Amino acid sequence: MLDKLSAREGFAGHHEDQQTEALLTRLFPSRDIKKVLLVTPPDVEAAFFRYENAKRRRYSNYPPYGLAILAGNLREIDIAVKITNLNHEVLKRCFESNNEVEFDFDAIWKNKLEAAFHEFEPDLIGVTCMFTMTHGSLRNVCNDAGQYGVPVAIGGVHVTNDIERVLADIASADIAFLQEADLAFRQFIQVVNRQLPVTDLAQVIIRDGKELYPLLKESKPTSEQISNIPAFDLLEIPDYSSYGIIGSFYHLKPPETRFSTVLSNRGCRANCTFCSVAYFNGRGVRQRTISSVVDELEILQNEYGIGHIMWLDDDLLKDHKRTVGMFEEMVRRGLRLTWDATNGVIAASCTDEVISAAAASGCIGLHIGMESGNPAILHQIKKPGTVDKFLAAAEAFHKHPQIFASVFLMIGFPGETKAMIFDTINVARQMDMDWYSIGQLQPLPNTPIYDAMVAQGLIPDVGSKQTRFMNGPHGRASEREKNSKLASSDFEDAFAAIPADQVPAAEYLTDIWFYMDYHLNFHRLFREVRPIKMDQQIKKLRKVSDILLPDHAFALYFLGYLQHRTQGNVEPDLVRRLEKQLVSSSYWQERFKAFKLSPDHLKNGDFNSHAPSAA
Ligand code: B12
Ligand code: SF4
Repeated sequence: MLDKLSAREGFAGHHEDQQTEALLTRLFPSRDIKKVLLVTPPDVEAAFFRYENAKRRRYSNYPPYGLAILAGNLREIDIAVKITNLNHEVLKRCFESNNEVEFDFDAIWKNKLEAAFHEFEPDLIGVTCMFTMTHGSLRNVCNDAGQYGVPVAIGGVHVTNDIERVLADIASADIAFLQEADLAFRQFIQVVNRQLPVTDLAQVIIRDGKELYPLLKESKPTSEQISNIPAFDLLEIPDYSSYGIIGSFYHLKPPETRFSTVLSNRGCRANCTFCSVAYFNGRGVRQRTISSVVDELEILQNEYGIGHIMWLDDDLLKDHKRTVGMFEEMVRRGLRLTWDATNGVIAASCTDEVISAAAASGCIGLHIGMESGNPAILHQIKKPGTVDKFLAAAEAFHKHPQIFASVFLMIGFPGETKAMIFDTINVARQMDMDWYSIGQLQPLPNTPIYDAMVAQGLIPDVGSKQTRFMNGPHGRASEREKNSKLASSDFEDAFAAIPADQVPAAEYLTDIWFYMDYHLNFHRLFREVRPIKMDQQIKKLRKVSDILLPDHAFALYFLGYLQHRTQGNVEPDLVRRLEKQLVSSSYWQERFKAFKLSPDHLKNGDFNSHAPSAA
C-alpha cells in the first residue's frame, strides 16, 4: 500500500532532508515536543448515537489499547503522555444522566477535550481511528482539536486503510501515521526534537498547506519490540465495562466482573480474501514473549481487579507449542481470570491438546472462523480450514462444555450456489456448536475480494464512504425488520424455487440468512438437554433480549422455553413482552406463524411437537 500511495498523483515522492526539516520547524517552531495528548474519538457521531442503547449498555467500550502501547513507548524517551478516551466519557455521562433532553453528546466530548488540553498543555495531539464508521467522529474531533493551536496527528486502521479520503476530508489533520506506529511515532518525535536524523522518519505523511509529504519507509516493530506492557496507568481500566461491553461473551460472567483486553500476537498466518488484516499488519505473525503476556495478565488481575480478558489477537492459537506454553504458564502462575477470543480462532489449531490447555487456563468462550462448509468456497476465499478440521475442532470443544463455542459463518460469496450454502448448513449441523454468527458477505475496500468483485462488475467501487457494517450496535442488521417480507413459510421452501446449482439472487439472501439463524441457533434449543449448555444459552438469550435486541421475539420465546425446561415455569414478564411484540410487529407475527410458534406455548407449557420431552 505504501508503494501504491507514493505513486499517486498529488503525493510527493522523496524529499530533500532540508525541506523536511523546514516543514517540521513550521509545524513545531520550538522543535521540542515534551507532552503528547492521545485521544480516542466517540465511536460514532451524535446523529448515529442512540441514548436508549447506551443506557442499556449496548455499545462497546474498549480500553484504547493501541494508544496505551504508544504511550508506553513515548515514556521510554521521556515524553509525558495523557490519554483521553472520549468514547468512554460519552458513555459514562449517558449512563449517569436521567434526562435525554439534557444529554448533549457533542458538548460532553468537546468539554472533555478542552479540559484535557488546558490541564495538560500538550505540544501535539494524536487521535486514533479504528473503524470506517468512526470517520465522521474522527473528523469532528480533529477539527475541534485543531483549534487549540498545536499540530494534530492521526493514526489507526481506518486512517491506514482509507488514507486518501481521510486526508482529503480532514484538513485539520497535520500528520498521518500508517500501519503499526509503535516505532514510527516515537521516531517522528525524536526527529522533531533533533535526536534522530530526518532519514529516520517512517510510515508518515505530513501536510504542508495543500501539499502532502509522504515519508513511507517501513518501520515495523519486531516480536521483541511488541513485548512492552501498555501504559495501563493512563487508562481507566476498571471502569470501561461498567458503561459498555467488551467482547461477545460478557453474558457468561457476573455483571460486576471487570473486563479488559490483551494482545499477544500481531498479524495472522492466513490471508482470507475478505479480510484486511494482512494489509495492515503485513504477512505472517509476530509473537510477544510468553512472559510479557502473562506478566500483563497478572498486572491486570492484581493491580486493576480484572476478572476477564478478551484477546485482541487475529491469530491467537498460532504456533501450537507457544500457545500451549502460554496457557500452561497462566495456570502455573495461578491466574484466576477467565478469557474469550471474540475475534475468532483458526479451526485447524483447535486440537485436543490446545483446547484442553485453553479450558484449563480460563477460556469460557470463543468464535471459530469457518465461514463456509463447501470446499470450493473455502479454497476460493483462501480460508485456512477444511471440513475435516472443522469437525475435528467441534469434537475437541464437545469435550469441554464449559467453553461456549460459537462459529462464524458467511453467505453470499461470488458464485456461491444454493447447494454450496446447504453444505455450510449441513457441516454446521454436524458440528453442533453452541451458536452460529452468520453474516452476509460485505466486501471491504482494501481486500482482495473487493478488488475482484469490482473488476468483475459485481459491485460498484464506492470505496469506504458508503460502507456501513452489517453487524454491531451501529450496523444495518438492526434495521433488518423494516424491509423484510418472508418469501416462504418453511426453511426448505425458501430454497425450493432455486435450482441447486444456481446462485441465489441478493433478495433471497436475507431470507436464507433468517432461516439459517432460526434453525442453527434457535430451533436446535428444543433438543438441548445438557444442564451446562442450557444455563449458557439462558444467559445468551438474556443478553439478546435485555441488551442487544430487546424486541427479538425468538430470543424471548426460547428464553421462556428454556426457563420452562430448567425451572418448570416462565417469568410472567417475559410472556407479556413477547405478546406485546407480536401484537405490534407484523414482521414477528409472520415469522411466528411460519415456524408454528406461539406465546401460548409458554403459558401452558405445551410446545407441540417441537420439543421431544418438553412437558
Ligand atoms: C479487537 C477488534 C475488534 C473489537 C473492538 C476493538 C476496539 N474498539 O478496540 C470488536 C470485536 C468490537 C470489533 C468489531 C468489529 N470489527 Co474489528 N478488529 C479488531 C482487531 C482484531 C484488533 C484491533 C486492535 O486492538 N489492534 C491492536 C492495537 C494495538 O492496534 P491499533 O489500535 O490499530 O493501534 C496501532 C496502530 O493502528 C497505530 N495507531 C492507532 N491509533 C493511532 C493514533 C496515532 C496518533 C498514531 C500515531 C498511531 C496510531 O499504532 C498502534 C500501535 O501500532 C482488528 C484487526 C487488527 N489487527 O487491527 C479488527 C478490525 C479493526 N475490525 C474490523 C471490522 C470489519 C470489525 C467489524 C465491522 C466486524 C463486523 N462485521 O461486525 C466490527 C465493527 C465494530 C463496531 N464498533 O461495530 C476491521 C476494520 C475494517 C474497517 N476499516 O473498519 C479490522 C481491521 C479487521 C478486518 N477484518 O479487516 N473489532
Ligand atoms: S483467519 Fe481471520 S484474521 Fe486471519 S486472514 Fe482470515 S479472517 Fe483475517
